[in-house]
Order: sequence, then structure tokens, then C-alpha cells
Amino acid sequence: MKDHSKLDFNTKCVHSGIDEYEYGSVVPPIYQTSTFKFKSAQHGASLFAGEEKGYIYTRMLNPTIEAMENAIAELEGGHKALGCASGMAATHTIFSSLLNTCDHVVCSAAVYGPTTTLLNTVMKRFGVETTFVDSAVNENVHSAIKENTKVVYVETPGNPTLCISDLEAISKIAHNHGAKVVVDNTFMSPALQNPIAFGADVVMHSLTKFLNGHADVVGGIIVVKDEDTYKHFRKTLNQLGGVIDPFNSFLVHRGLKTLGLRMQKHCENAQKVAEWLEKHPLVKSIRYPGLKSHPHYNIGKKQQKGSGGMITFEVEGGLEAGKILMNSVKLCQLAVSLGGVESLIQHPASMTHFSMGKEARLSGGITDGLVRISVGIENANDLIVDLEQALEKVNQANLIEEVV
Ligand code: LCS
Repeated sequence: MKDHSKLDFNTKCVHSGIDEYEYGSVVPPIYQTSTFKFKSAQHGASLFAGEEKGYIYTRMLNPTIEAMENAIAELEGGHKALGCASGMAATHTIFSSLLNTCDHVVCSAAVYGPTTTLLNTVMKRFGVETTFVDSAVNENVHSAIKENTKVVYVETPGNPTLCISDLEAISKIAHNHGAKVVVDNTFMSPALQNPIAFGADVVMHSLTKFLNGHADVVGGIIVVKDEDTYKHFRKTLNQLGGVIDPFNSFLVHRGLKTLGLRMQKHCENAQKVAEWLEKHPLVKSIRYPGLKSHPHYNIGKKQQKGSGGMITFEVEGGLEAGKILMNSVKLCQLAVSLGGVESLIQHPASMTHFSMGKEARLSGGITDGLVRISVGIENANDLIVDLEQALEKVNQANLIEEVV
């Protein structure tokens, strides 16, 4: 691999993970094969014994997957990466690699719903206990740590409330107690935030979102800082089996080439849409990391290179008003997931965060009236026109007499 350390992020996006290929191919070939032929019985044995580097079986390692992994490891400033079948497969692999029965996890209260559910169900059944805290307040993380805390799991900005946690401060707190810091960096991507630079030990992403960016892949990635951790995680992933496949890896690697450009446009658009929404009389509250009204604006400015493409807001008139809005948009599509080039709108309480249950949702700040938008790379004014006509439908429904 060439040394890209002095290159700009956009240049790295184009060149990371790219090697020399047969026939002079400028992109990595898709090795759509489950298994690799050995040159001899001795060759096969020495590959299995780890005496020689080479490919054996795609669940263990595959060149197309490895090229994408190398690219993301480089963009995140990590040592190596592991491609997984989904973001949830990545999270599960991380927990299974780092935790034993009777261990304790401190986790941000605002995380993707199924992450909470994984900790509260499967991990709990295997004897792992979790304390959920508002990790935007460092002291909450500190006071939740116990003698058996092995992992502090932070999602920042959190899904969907966009709470921002101080990665540097939390890493110091966790490390003082011998715990590893795992960061879900999905909402930012490596273009906007590099948790390892702030002390995190492990970074994960749902590749399904900004990294692939085109709403046509489900995948996940884990980035680690050293070879020993990599080997340990690779063994666990190999046993659990939740690996990404070569074709999806190829698509993600292709998506990465425009990551820097896409993130810039996501940020510009979301800023314009958020500023417009903030002034709209039917918008009761709004969260966007790029608005000065965001309660953790200063932490965001310290550790993020941009504010991202995600906005959450509440419409006057509560859930009913939110439903009218979601049924009335024409350009934004009513769908879960996020981070693609197209704008999507959804309702966390009944969709992405439904599995958590109401009590856990409310303690994480996810009210029934919250609506979430993933702002795409369309023209921002077209998106504003769309939201304006949908909010006018809410207005016409006369749900609240005192407004407008
Ligand atoms: N982490 C975050 C922050 C996510 O938003 C998601 C999925 C995951 C992990 C899990 O990744 P997956 O297994 O789906 O690749 N978030 C979704 C969402 O907000 N709507 O639909 C999926």
C-alpha cells in the first residue's frame, strides 16, 4: 500500500485501498468466490497455520472485501478494519469480542434503537449488564462506571436526538478505569469526525448509510487501532460469521470515492434546511448540530469538521401533525435508513426506535412527536419548497388553533 498520510481527505477517498491489479484494472476486481484454490496440500496447510499470507475462504478474508476494509481503516486513521454484514453485525461482533459474562457496559441513552435492544436482550441473556446514560454530560459517564465496566459505548451525534458526547473527555474517563471506548461514528462518517484521534479504541459504522451513500447496500465496519485487537476481532467475526460479501464491498468502495464531496453537500443542505425550519411557526423544536441553539453546539465544533446531514424536529400538534407532514412530502421519501443521496423522512417512536419501548425512548429524549430527516444532496431550495407545502397541509388540518 502507498503512503497517503500527506494527502487531503478527498484525495484519500479516491485512492485508499486501491492497489495494482491484473490487466491494469483501475478499480478492485470483484472476487465473487466463496473459496480459493490451494497450490498444494502443503500450501493449504501453511495458510491455515498462518505461516503464509493468502486467501482461504471468503468468510475468513477476501481480496475485494479487504480492499474496502483497508480504505476505511485509512480514512478513519485506524490500523485495520473488518467488514460486517450490517451495522448491527458489527456492533454484535464488537460486544462479543470485548465482553464476558458479568461485565458491565456504559452506553449513551441516545443510540440506534436496536443497539439498546441488543444490550437489553441478547447481551443481557449472556450475563452482560448495561447502564444507559445521557453521555452528553461527562459526569454521568463517570458516575456510571463500575469495577467491572469493560466498554463505554458512545454514539455521537446520537440517533435520533443528535445529542453530542465529548469524545476526548469520555475516553480519558474510560481509560482511567481500564475500559475500552467504542464509538458509533455512523452519523458523521470519517469525513467529519475521527474518534480515534480523540482517544477512542474502536470505531464502527453502519456502511448502509453515508459511507456507501446510495441506499443500495446493507453493511457494517469495525475499525481498530492495533494488530492484536485486529486478530482477536477477526477470530470472533469468523466464528460469528456476520461478514460482508464481495459485491457489497465493491459497491461501498465505489461509494467511498465521493464521500468527502457528498458529506460537504449533506452539511450545506442540512444547514439551510435546519435554519429554515427553525424559523417556521409550526416547528416547535429542532435539533441540528450546526444551529447555535443546539445544546452541545460547542462540543460539536471541537470534535466535528461539519454538522452532518441529520435533522430532528417536532411539529406543533404532536404526533398527528408529524403524520400529516410525513404523508404530505413529495420529494423527501417516507422511509427509514439515512445517509443516502436522496432525502428521507421518518418517525423514530413508531419506526427506528419502536423496539426500545416507550420508557427507554423517553429517557433517551425520543418523544412521540419527533420527526427525523436525512437530508440528501438534492438542491436545498427544492427540499425547502417540499417541506413548506407539507407544513402548509399541517396548518390546514387546524390541529392547533393558536398557531398561524
Ligand atoms: N448505528 C446507527 C447510528 C444506525 O443509524 C444504524 C441503523 C445502525 C447502527 C445499524 O446499522 P444496520 O445494521 O442497519 O446497517 N440505522 C437505521 C435507521 O436509523 N433507520 O433505519 C436503519
